[in-house]
Amino acid sequence: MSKPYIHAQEAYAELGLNTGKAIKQALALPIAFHCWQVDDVGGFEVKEGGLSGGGIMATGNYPGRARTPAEARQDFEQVLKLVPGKLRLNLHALYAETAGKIVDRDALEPKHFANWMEWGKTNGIALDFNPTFFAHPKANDGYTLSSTDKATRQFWIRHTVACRKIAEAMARQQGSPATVNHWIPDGCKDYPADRWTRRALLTEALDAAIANDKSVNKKLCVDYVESKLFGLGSEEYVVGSAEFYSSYALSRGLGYCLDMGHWHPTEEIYDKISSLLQFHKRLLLHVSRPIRWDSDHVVIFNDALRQVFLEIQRGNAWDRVTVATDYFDASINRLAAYAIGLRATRKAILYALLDPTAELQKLEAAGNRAGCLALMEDAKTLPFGAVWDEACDIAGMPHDRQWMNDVMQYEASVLSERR
Ligand code: RNT
Ligand code: ZN
Repeated sequence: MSKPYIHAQEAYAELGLNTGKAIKQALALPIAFHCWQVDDVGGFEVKEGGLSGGGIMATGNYPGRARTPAEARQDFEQVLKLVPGKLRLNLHALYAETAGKIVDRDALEPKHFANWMEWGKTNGIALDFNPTFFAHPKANDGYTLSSTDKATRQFWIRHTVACRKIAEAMARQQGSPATVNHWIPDGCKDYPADRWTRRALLTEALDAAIANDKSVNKKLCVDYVESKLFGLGSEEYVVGSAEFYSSYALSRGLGYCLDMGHWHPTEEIYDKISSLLQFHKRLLLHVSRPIRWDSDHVVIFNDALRQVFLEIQRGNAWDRVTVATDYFDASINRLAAYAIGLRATRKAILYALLDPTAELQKLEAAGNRAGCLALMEDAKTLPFGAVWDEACDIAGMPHDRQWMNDVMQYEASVLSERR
């Protein structure tokens, strides 16, 4: 234990907070890291890297993008050496490995993810999954499950079920449920004349693929649906809006996913959590960072992030949220992007667990608004850094200002060879 940590321990203890307990709890909360930062949402299915379509796009061409599943896994092993605490890996369907054969999305099977499952087992990392409703010829007109063409809808329903079966296989193998997040980019650029038909079709298709589907064990494959306000090329209308999916999830007993970037540009998600959790059982959080729009910048330790976890702490809702990262920046070293965003997320969790919640709520209950605001302010400059360093030590991970050396070494020895 370092001197600064001993000092910090005392400072927090004065507020009734146990730093050791907070560290333990923070390190135990799983963060599912997204596979798609490693190759700019390219996947290994049809084409390498580049444009991902479906209203999202990675910008930049920093060298070192993983070009193969093996390279991706090699990079993920580095991620595991940079981030303290429990991690899971969140895969997208377009990261299938089909041994050079063309396998369309509706024909994907668990065997196409066998290498990932093997990797997860070897590294002690549980897997989560996502169907991919973008970067595909049958998504080119902007509609998939809400397409007005029946055959197209049927195709995407088959894809959804196929993905849920893959998740079920992952869950069986890892001995614990896999989260499946359904993000459907469907929408259009300008005012549609009919906003109704697509929403009815999406409801019907989701019912067929998830709610009424009996072929997948829902204890093993835990489904969430992710809403969005707008995307590239779907600026005016997104079929799966917040109202749509919150209502859909509630009425069908599914989970609801909140992405930090899927709102009006100045809208944040922290105030939504206590409302949604009055009614929903659980929430999936897509930890991201929008700058002026849903830009998916690398997550940093900012107010938006801290507020999210403070809300969870203040409502003691830790066991009702699932945390997953979702961002992609192709303009900087991609491993650094992982380390920055994942360390920031873990930091924000620890920070929230060191919130003097009980004291704040006591002050508020006593009507002492000024005292409450004062303590909120003063808590910001408690010696948090020393506690974070201790958490890194306990987890056997590098401190801040050390990990970047590891990334630079890896860049020099591995990433720079990928030309
Ligand atoms: C897109 C959504 C979605 C994707 C991933 C790749 O706006 O946030 O979660 O980022 O599925
Ligand atoms: Zn998301």
